Amino acid sequence: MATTKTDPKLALSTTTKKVRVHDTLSREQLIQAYRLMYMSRRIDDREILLKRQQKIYFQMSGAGHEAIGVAAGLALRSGYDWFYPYYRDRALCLALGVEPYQMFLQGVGAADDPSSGGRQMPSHWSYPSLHIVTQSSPTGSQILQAIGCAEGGRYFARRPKAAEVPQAETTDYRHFKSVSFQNDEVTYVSLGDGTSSEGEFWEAMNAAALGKLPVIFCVEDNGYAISVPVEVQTAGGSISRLVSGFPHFHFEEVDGTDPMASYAALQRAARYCRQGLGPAFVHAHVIRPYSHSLSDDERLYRPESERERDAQRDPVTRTQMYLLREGILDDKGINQLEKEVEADLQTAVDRALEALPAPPESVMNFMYSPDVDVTSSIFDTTPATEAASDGKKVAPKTMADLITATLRDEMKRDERIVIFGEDVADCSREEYLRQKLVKGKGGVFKLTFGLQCEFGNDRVFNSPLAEAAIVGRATGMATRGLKPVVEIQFFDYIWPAMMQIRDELSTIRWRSNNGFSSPMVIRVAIGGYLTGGAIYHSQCGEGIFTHIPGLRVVFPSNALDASGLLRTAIRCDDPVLFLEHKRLYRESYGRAAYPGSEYMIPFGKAKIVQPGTDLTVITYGAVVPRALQAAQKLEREQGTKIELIDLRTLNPFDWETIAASVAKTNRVLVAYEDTLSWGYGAEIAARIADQLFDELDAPVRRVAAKDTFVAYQPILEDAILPQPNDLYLAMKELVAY
Ligand SMILES: Cc1ncc(C[n+]2csc(CCOP(=O)(O)OP(=O)(O)O)c2C)c(N)n1
Ligand SMILES: [Mg+2]
Repeated sequence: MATTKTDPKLALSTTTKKVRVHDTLSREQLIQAYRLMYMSRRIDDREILLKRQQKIYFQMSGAGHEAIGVAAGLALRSGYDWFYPYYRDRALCLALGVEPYQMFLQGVGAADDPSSGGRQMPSHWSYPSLHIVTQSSPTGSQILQAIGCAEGGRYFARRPKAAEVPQAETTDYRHFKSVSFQNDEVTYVSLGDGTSSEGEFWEAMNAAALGKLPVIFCVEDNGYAISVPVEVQTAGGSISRLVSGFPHFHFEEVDGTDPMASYAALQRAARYCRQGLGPAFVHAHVIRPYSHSLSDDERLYRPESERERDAQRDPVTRTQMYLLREGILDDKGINQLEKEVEADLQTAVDRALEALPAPPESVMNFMYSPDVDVTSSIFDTTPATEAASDGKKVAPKTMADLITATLRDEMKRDERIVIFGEDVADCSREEYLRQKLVKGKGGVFKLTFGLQCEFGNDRVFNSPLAEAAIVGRATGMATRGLKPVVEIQFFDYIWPAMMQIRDELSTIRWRSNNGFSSPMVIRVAIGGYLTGGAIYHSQCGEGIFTHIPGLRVVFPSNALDASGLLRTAIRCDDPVLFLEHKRLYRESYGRAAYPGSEYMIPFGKAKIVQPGTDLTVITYGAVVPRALQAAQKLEREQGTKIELIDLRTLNPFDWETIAASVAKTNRVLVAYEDTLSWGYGAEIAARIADQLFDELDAPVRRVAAKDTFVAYQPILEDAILPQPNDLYLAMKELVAY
């Protein structure tokens, strides 16, 4: 651990004389730094005016944070290193090459705004060519992605062949993802002092230290998170003190209103990271001279005296005074520079105010990949028949077996696939495997068994027990072009990752107007009927995820479908939630021979499990075999022919097959394992009622779990989850209606 400290209370000139960092920024760089800082402040001022004139709709200022931002922009390399900034980083973005005009385009929400085309608030930076990765509004969710970004860069540096695009193969996501990496690249991530209270910050610090990753964390500490002062936010009032125990870090604490001290600190941090020694933590003390945002009035919680104290440390005026005092610029020079900036900004504002918004018809663009259509025939292939060496038919395999086999074949085919999650590795202490002391675990359900041994521990590895980190890191990796296939051990524990799934992963392509994307697969063990699973190992809840635009949701009911759909999920260009029913993993229902390494099923194509004329039953997952049992009983008893539809994928879903079937049978039952109310089946039922009303001879019925949690005692579990008899009774009633 290395630590450098400059007392933030020292005056600018004293600080620079003491550590002689003046030498590190040339005269030209100092003038450039001042120009950018002044420009940043004046853009804020112009935006505030435009907001008051109702010409823009939101304003977030970077005032007080200019020096550390410019210093980072000068110390790091635009389009070479990677940046996960936050909303106060206007000066950083200017230093990296974002033009003021582009910033004003954000404000007016113009179609030509390169960061989001009018979809995101201003100060939500996204500039692919500069490696400024799309930013969201939740505080701190960018940090884990920065970790994944650094991991992605390191992976490609160690396995450069993985970055190549395959020539003569079937089209997959790799054809649309340009990969660039540098051996000594650094990932920069910034955050506020308040944000350091988020759990994801600590997960990211842990992951960075564990991996000795080249990530610079920059905490821009302005002493407040809206109205909450730092001593109420951070135990002891100093984030530097709290993080000082993390191993492998280089630490800096610096006056972030001093561009020279900040530059020197960031140079040291960057050098440490580039040398591969580990991550760096830069704690920059800054000020917030304007209120939190235009919706906040800081006079309600900060007295004048405190605000005046801050004003004396204003980075823009202090740097100007420094330039004058050191004779780097005289009054005339300063005036000239400021006049040039003002003129440039006037032109930029005038141009931006004429810019047009995107047409309303474009709102659905880039929800999903415009390049790879998951519903298309390229994903429609026939299964190969597997024969044993003696020519006999091989015994059918379980869903668990085929998922493992599919993962193995895809990993062979695509070196960009990495698998991680809790317990997914065979054995983290590899020497035990080498010495053949242990066999290896490979997941609590053993679906990844053998993959670490076969592909190496840089491709299959255990993660800390931190679900947000699993999804957040994977999202960062996928942004760089890797294909993470991560595992969430139980659906019941997916919730810590919800922010990453709902506010990050699913939104990245849309919010960046296709500037960035993060196609990856999250495999999740889901569902009940376990006799003893209880509330925290048996829940469903897929409807919560199908409610999220931008996320594909898959829920296979048998081994063959699981193999074909998983392969499509891996090769496609969208994020996929792949739900694997635990009860089906080793069920005798739906076993199959391995369909070969090219077998795929397009998304949005249901399977008609059995055709019928009297009633349509729409279902998926573990309810499929139960519905089949009920339908067969009814047929035996009264000759009723039930058409049973297995949706297989829930987003997209196969409306055509549903509509054709209802037109034929005129009666529908929607059945699902999740709780009845507000669930996935409610949407299907509502659509049928709305769009197929004229076809119906009976009400649209639903059979689902009771609106409670799954209980432990099997008698209670049976009463809660939909059983074959519940399905049978509902079918019988509807047919007779
Ligand atoms: C997860 C989340 N919670 C709450 C908010 C609302 N919010 C926006 S900024 C902010 C304060 C952030 O303070 P800090 O991290 O110190 O950054 P600063 O604005 O002071 O630079 C809050 C609470 C949010 N955007 N995201
Ligand atoms: Mg703050």
